[in-house]
Amino acid sequence: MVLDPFSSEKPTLIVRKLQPDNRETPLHFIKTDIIHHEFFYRRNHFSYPYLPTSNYWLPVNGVVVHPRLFSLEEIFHMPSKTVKVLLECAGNKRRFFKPKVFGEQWGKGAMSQGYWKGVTLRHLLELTGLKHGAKEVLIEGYDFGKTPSIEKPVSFARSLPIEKALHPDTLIAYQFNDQPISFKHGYPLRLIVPQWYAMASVKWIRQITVLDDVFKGPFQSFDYVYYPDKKTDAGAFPVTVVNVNSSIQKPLNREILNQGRQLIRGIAWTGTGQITKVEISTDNGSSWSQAKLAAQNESTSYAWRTWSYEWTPHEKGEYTILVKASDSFHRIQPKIPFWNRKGYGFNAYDQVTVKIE
Ligand SMILES: Nc1nc2c(c(=O)[nH]1)N[C@H]1C(S)=C(S)[C@@H](COP(=O)(O)O)O[C@H]1N2
Ligand SMILES: [Mo]
Repeated sequence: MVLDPFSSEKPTLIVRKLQPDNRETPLHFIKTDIIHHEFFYRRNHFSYPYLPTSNYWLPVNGVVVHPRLFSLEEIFHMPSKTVKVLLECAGNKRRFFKPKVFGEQWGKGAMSQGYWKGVTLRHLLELTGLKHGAKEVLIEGYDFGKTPSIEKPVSFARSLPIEKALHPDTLIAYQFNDQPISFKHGYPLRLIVPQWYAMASVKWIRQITVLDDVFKGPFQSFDYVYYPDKKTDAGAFPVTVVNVNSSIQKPLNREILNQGRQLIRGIAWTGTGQITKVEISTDNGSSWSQAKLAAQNESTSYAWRTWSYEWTPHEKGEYTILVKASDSFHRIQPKIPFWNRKGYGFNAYDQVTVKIE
């Protein structure tokens, strides 16, 4: 079920910035695991672009055998694939870093998911053919503007290593939840890169270029890099795969509850592999119990897993509830997050504090 945007109990996006438009999903009020586009978080580096929507062509060029211009019509008639994919901003939960870091102070809602339908990037590259030495695939968006690191305006553009570009689920998507992708989320064509943080999923694709070199644009050599050191670039490495993570949706932080049975529920997700375990502590980490994971319906899914846990507090007072997830690669959420200067990839235990009266 998709949450009805016209119901009277309509939540709204949480505004972080008006220009450019940056808003988060009210994740704590989301009860479904498919997000309607109206409640899909928005992360923009620049103003929304102007697009030649009535005369749109997708150029695929560079180190290819046959450079091509694809029409939308042509793309719609190619073999398609529909995949449930979660997009999480690398800055999701940034506000929980201590010491605090600069940048959009995202809470837990810089993430959303649904069904993306499109043609695989692999299919387009098979049609153009790759020349010897093809190393990366650059995807450019129509939006552009100034960034602190470069003087001239630049487009939002990022490259993928060739293996990731050829991954069978890396899509040039044209539908979201059975509708054309909404303008704010990348109409008419958007790249969808499962498993990676969402900066890789370029919206409003203007051009695809196969490169025989390493692309060094600002959105991968300046931003979206982990800088573990406060002052220098020592030990820097790129932001790619999503970390194992989880969030509590209910109860709310600082909620006042009555005594009696309580349902704690939320979501857990990871970049590669599957969520295997979600553990809850209601005594601030002294003891842990396993939450119940919801069944998984799809065979290929890059989406979150919902979980729940029944809790019956026996005494009044304040409780801190913690959650940590583990995945099939034996990655476990850490107690202390990996601090980095730009505040990416926060995945320490999630927590809420409640009072039982
Ligand atoms: N063209 C373009 N693509 C983009 C961005 C952008 O600013 N411009 N932002 C990226 C980032 S950082 C994120 S988190 C996601 C956000 O997608 P959404 O706005 O559909 O939620 O898009 C990615 N793709
Ligand atoms: Mo992002």
